[in-house]
Amino acid sequence: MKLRRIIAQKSRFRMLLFAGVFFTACSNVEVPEPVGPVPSENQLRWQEMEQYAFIHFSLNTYTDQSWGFGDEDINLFNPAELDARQWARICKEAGMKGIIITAKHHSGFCLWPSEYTEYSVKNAPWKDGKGDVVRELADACEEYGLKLGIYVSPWDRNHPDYGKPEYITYFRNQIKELLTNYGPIFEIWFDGANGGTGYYGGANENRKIDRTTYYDWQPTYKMIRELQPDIVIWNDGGDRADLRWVGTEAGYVGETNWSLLNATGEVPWEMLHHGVEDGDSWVPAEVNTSIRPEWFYHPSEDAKVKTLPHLMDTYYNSIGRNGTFLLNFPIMPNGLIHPSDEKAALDLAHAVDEAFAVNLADEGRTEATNVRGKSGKFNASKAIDGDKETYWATDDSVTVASLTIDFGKPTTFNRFMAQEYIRLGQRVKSFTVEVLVASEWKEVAKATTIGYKRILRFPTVEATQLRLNITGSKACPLISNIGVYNAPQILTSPTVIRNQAGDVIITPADPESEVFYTMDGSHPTHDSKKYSGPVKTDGKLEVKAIAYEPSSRKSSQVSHETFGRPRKDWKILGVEDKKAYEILDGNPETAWHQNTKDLPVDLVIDLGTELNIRGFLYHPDMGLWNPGIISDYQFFVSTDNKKWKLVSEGEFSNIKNNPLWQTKQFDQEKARFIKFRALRNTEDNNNIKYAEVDLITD
Ligand code: FUL
Repeated sequence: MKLRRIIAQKSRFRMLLFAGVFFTACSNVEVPEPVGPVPSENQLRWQEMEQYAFIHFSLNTYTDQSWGFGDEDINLFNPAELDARQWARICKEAGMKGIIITAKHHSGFCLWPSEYTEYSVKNAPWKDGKGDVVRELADACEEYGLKLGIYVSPWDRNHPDYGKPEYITYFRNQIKELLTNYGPIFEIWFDGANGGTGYYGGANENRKIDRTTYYDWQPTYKMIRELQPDIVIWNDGGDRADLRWVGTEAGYVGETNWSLLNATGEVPWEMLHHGVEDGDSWVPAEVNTSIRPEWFYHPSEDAKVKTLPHLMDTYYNSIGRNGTFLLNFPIMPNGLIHPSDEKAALDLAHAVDEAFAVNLADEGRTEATNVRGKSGKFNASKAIDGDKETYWATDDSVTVASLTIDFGKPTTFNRFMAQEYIRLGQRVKSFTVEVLVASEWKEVAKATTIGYKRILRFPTVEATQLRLNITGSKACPLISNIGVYNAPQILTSPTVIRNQAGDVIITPADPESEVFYTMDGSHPTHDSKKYSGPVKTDGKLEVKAIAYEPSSRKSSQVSHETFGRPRKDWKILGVEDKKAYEILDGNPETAWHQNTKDLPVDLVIDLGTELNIRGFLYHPDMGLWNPGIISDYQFFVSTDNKKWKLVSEGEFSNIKNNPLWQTKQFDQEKARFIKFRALRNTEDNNNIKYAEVDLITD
């Protein structure tokens, strides 16, 4: 008994000794040295927020403008139902971590009662001048556990001193108010649009400033950091700050995205979009975009809220490319976010949650071609332990290495996510992802930088193993986190079009979805005809289609389209431009701009054969800029292209606000030629565009 206890004690001692030696060996392996610039604590905290909201709200909300001139009437500001809690609730439910509000946009109108100007809510009818939108949002953010950010425009088209040194004092005083009275501010945003025409206290003139010197940013930055030590500063127009613009407001950063820039010098588009591989400062990318085409609310955009596939792309092209995602909500004149915008944001959050619900890497066994000092502290399992402070690292001399995850069984997936341990700098320059299918390695993705987070999409595969190959790195790679996911397809109803030749083309939102359709009016199911490419058709037609995902057996809602006769034999007369035929291609997203100096202008079409016509259809361009929408028209028919008969004239009511198909019917006429005459457009200029033109025939 005694002897056994002694032996047991001895072996326990030996184990402790072994563990001690092992532990010392591990802890002796040195932590890698940082490479290049590294993020500050504030930048790290900001990057981990990943997604947050912009709120655009000002006097221009009431004037349908993008930029206020600075003389807009304060009395317009009277939002009847303003509710910052609604904004905060939506942002919270949409998985966002903060809200940045346009406290002052270029018009100079202040959403808080600034003591330095009369051009603020304090002189507006809203709440009898006692209101403070920034205060209400600060309170709502606190209630919903969101952080608050401030957009305050350097350019001020209202202030009489803009352009003079006195304005800088005014601007700093305003920043001070905003950073003193509203609790912690996570980000301050200094828009790059600077100088130009404006009201300027009644001067109504053009004022130019030198954006490299006028704002004298350094003392302002110093004051900001003293007032808000945890803040990050966004500035695309002046001295380098903490965060950078990505060179576009369309919602994507470069596939190669370094979180570095140089501290001085100009920053051309290339640098904004991709960062600078050997830059000397950590200046990560923020992708800002609006949930609609424009930043402020315009009723004409109620039908232009971005679709789920579009927003999902933005997610992958921002957060999935080492950036953050700043998504804008334009506030309506009543003071609320539009229900369609709310739905779009919540649908996005739901789709993101679904896509990344289960990390299949968690169940896997990991192995790496090299582990730093062969130490357990840096082995491959550290990339899947869910701890952002641990990471897989190689020896200093090793910059090409692979990490394999063995799932132990055939596993289905289509997304790969990797994160670098950026506290020690951004390192990876290139990598590939391979999967093991039937004992063979097959490359499914190839990319460049990783940074804080990189997500790659590829067609769904079933494989037993996955291998991350780092093919280039500035120094030993440090991978803190890997994710492998099987994102469900996005099952929105497919688009159905018929081109000029009569081919029906059905496109699902997710290229991997199967599509089933009918052409006999019946309801499509996954037992209907499977779509495998354009379908030749003739005559009038009704098409119904669904997108379908076999693994979940889920179907989208039904798309239902009806078509008149195909426009096969149509010829656009008197026009050389081949692009003109885009008005007959069935796709309302492509449009043709008709070259004309003056209005009216005619579109004349030879139908190739005589038809009985009972009406016509016009689809305006849905594009963002200069859509050239016809508002007043005349429509003529002819059998010989000489004698014309006017069969319809008038206006397309509400076409600006709702730029969709317009239908005009008339008594049946025989015609071989049609003439669609544009008399006026919605902008009152001579810009004329058509997305589609079609006829109602018997
Ligand atoms: C731009 C501004 O001019 C827009 O109005 C908007 O505020 C956007 C976020 O930044 O540069």
